[in-house]
Amino acid sequence: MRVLILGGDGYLGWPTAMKLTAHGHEVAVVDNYLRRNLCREEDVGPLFSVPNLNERSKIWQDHSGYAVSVFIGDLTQSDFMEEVFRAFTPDAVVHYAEQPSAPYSMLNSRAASLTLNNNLNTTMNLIMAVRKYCSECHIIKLGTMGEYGTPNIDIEEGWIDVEHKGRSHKFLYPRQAGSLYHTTKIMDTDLLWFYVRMWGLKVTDLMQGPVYGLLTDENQGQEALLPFFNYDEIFGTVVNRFIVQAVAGYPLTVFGKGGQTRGYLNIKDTLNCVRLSIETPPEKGELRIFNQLTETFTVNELADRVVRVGNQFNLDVKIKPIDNPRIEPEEHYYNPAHTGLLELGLKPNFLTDDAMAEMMETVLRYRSNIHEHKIFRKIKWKK
Ligand code: USQ
Repeated sequence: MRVLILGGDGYLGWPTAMKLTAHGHEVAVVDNYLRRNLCREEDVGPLFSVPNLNERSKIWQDHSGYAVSVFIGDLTQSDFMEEVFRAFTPDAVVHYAEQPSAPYSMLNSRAASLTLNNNLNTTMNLIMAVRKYCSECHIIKLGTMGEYGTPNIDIEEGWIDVEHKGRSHKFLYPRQAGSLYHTTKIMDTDLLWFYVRMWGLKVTDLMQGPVYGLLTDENQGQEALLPFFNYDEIFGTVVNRFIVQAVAGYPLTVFGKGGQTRGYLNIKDTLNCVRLSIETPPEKGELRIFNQLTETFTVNELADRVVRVGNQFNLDVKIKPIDNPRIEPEEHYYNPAHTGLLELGLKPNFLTDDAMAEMMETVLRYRSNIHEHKIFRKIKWKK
């Protein structure tokens, strides 16, 4: 299939491009380096620098023989989105092109407005371009488990049957996000669901939990092909952060009581979930929703595990709970359904001690690149 990846430079975008070409798909990536630029502005660069997209594409082609086409530009501009669609008419589009950080979206009014404008305008321009150039094209939107929040009932896979006064109807499962970033993802869902009903679009929404990891089948640890890996408070996700903290001798930053539970997955599984979704598309006029996670943990469970694995490397890992800078429940019920992707054929890579040790080993190679001042900046949700 011809697959267009919007946001091809990010933590997941580039690894997805390699995975799909390795599975025989023809791939083009688009990016305006928003994440790189925001990292520079906020002084929170990644653990190691990665080549730009044109360079990575060349390195991957030399290494594997597979080509990835590259478009550089801003997808919030509808004429650029259309230019890309005219040059590469896709069978499927993977939409990662969003400002992906909850803390960044809560930083200040400029960051809030950038998040809102970037995420919603890109989604809207995508919908319009699909309608104009390839109405049969399958949109795979990266949603987030954070759209559901942490309700005190089981989380279903996207939809819920509601019975009311003797009648029943199937609705989108209630959404109540915990950050502005997560709220923009809910708005994306609403836009897509609206146009599925209006114009019969074909959409898969992947409700993803926090992702961890560096190594994939395609990069095999080769530095130039590794993902853009953040460990800072803005763009780093919790498992990646804790592993870097353990290596740096920085006490693990458990926020509040540490009972916050989320559904996690290995970066290798993200790539396979996206691939499986592309290869088995939904019907036209369908919004198909999968909860993209393989197992759940509390923050405390993650921290304990990092301590245990750190001991194997003779690292003296300490845990230091700190006042939670976010506004979020710290002890709550959490039971999300997640069978859809398993039924499509996903074979999970669980967070075993060995998997964590493999990550730690890789991060140890970059120990001297870790800057402690990037780890915790106290970005507060409160006013
Ligand atoms: N946490 C800590 N200490 C830290 C960092 C995080 O205790 O140093 C806690 C947070 O308070 C939160 C949990 O760990 O309860 C997860 O935080 P995170 O930073 O790993 O994830 P989050 O901000 O929710 O966002 C990440 C991605 C986002 C994706 C989301 C999936 O950045 O793009 O949508 O994970 S989910 O969390 O399910 O909404």
